[in-house]
Amino acid sequence: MEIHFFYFSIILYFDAFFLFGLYFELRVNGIEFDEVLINLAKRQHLSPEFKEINPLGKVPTIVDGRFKLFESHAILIYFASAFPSIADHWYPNDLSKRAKIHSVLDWHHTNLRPGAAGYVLNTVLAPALGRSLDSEAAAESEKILTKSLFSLETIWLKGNAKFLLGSYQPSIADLSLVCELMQLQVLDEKDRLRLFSPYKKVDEWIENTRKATQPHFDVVHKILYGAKDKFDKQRKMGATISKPGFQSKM
Ligand SMILES: N[C@@H](CCC(=O)N[C@@H](CS)C(=O)NCC(=O)O)C(=O)O
Repeated sequence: MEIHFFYFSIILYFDAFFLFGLYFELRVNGIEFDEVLINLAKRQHLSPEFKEINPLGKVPTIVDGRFKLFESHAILIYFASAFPSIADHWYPNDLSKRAKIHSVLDWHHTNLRPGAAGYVLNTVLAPALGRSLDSEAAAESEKILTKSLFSLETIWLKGNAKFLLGSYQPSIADLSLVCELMQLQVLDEKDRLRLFSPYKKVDEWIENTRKATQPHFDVVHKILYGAKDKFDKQRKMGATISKPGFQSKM
């Protein structure tokens, strides 16, 4: 009998800003992989070479030597199923626990993701990706985001457990959802506090996931923390320039 999963040579195509949890899954579990950075700002995801790998032109995407796979949740599940060394709590064998994880992952992609990604795109990131900021789209995304944070706090984080679905250990769902919310770090701090301050459990859960995955959490978010500093500086400069009497030194 041929056992395939001993022959993996994983290549992960990703943009360092959008981590999608699966980068963590590999690092936290000590699985070796090659990284290929696809810079969305430079439109590398639209190159013919990348489209050979993912015709949708999206990251993340993997090639594991035998086949190509896109869609972050499908990849998270694939790794957790393929590597026996990945501890059970990340993607439990128990069928009902697994089904609950699928449930929260599906909810994420139709609620939290459009809310969080739409808001950050339309309030901060768009110019870096060659698009314009859009306040109407931002307002729509904010509604979805606020509703999603409320559902997170009251449904998915219901009870006193540290992680989603009443769990005392993290799963791939915690990785995926926390990574989604981490991109909101690049918002103006006042804006971020306004959105998050009603949701104490959400804040605690992000911190629980951070602690459970250190030192990897801070290492893999280095680029994001750098982007946060850059956007904070730009905002400070913008505020100073718009003050009457300010003379640019440039
Ligand atoms: N549902 C997909 C979403 C993938 C996705 O939209 N990735 C974005 C980065 S956040 C992307 O590649 N955007 C490039 C584009 O849409 O042009 C997943 O979870 O993998």
